[in-house]
Amino acid sequence: MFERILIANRGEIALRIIRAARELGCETVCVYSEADKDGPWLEAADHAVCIGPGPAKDSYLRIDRIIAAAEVSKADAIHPGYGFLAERADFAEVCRDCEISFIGPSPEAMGLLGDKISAKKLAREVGTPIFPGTEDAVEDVDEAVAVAQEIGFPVIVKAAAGGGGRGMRIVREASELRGAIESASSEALAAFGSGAVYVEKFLEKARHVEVQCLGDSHGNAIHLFDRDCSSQRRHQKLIEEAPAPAVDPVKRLETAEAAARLLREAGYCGAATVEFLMDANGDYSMLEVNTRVQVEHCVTEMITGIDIVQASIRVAAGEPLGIDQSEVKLNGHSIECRINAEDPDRDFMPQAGEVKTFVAPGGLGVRMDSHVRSGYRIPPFYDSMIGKLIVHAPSRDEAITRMRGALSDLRIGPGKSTAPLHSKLLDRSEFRNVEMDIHWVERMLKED
Ligand code: MV4
Repeated sequence: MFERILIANRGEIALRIIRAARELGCETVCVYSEADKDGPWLEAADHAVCIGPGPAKDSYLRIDRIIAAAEVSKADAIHPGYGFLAERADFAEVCRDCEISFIGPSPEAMGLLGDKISAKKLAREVGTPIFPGTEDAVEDVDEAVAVAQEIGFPVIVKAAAGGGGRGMRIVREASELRGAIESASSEALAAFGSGAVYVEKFLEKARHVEVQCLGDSHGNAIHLFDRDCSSQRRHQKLIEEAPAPAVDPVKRLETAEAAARLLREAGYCGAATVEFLMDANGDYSMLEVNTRVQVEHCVTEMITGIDIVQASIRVAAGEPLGIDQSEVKLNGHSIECRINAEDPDRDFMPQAGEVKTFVAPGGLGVRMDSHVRSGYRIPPFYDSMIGKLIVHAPSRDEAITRMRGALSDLRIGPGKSTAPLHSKLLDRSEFRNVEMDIHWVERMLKED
């Protein structure tokens, strides 16, 4: 096992990693920016090293400074968390060159699965369901038009290196395809340094269902079943739940096994998520692979009892997973609300500044993963998530009831939070009756 893990992140996920490391007997080092010098998570770490000013590009994104901090603090491993450098294959490679273990996949596996064209190619080979479309990056626009004619419009043009909805164009008729490919490609080149784009069938109404997986360095890969993350706004998830509700049990198992197979074939070590869209018939098509621990990993932990962050550390240290697929059992239902310091009544304006009052809910089946306490000042530089409220109950209905109670026990002020919006969403018939799709929250917000 590692002796000392450096955490190249901040906030709730830094705290989450500290807790997992502590249980494994590992010391922790947190790097922090000047804006985070009073971050409550730093108190939980064994050591803390300042790496620069508030803006992430001068601190949490500075590979050189993070490596220097790992070297002076004699850390033998780095956990990247999510966001920042978590999906940068060049960072994983620098770690390897410096003989520091990167807690995550090899740069090769990250590159293979992080590129959506090569990930889709591998998926096609191993039988993971995908949308029909171009098999390679578009080089000849006439060829792409022919493929689009064959699969039928609407189609979507996507950047191989894109993510979070950037570099995408929906195309509804053949005459628009050429222009869409050109603009998506030049946008992708400017944003990601690669202009590679592909074309696939566009699905209008869908649910976002993703499969949590774990792999080790001994050729094992398992899945921990699925989550539904359809309740989102502008690609920011608001509510996630596990298992994905109202899913055909046979298709669930087939899809989850296909996701695990994909990672096994990629030689993947660590935690990963394979994202799918599910259509009205309950059929799945893969979107992309996230090569990191995700924000919403907790709902899967609640229903499987498996500590995903701890597992990610153990496999990075070379241990075998030690969990057989047949040992992964679903227990009950879990829901997570991402609580953001944003005002839903003012176009989700970020609420930086002091949190004077913070009271976390508690009770049976209630978990609050947050780095915030009364008196904490939210810096203006980073995302506005101040915590994740997670509940676990025997059934989905009971989990909804438990979450409603927990949300009403939560106190945050004087700044606004998204908690009242979460209560509203949980009360809607679309959510109660599992009639959500990836656009339902935005439709609802437009209504009132
Ligand atoms: C799609 C799609 C419909 N059809 N691909 C958005 C971000 C990126 N992860 C992929 N995205 C989508 N890809 C096909 N073939 C619709 C979306 C999409 C979406 C997906 C998941 C969650 C929210 C979304 C919101 C808008 C569009």
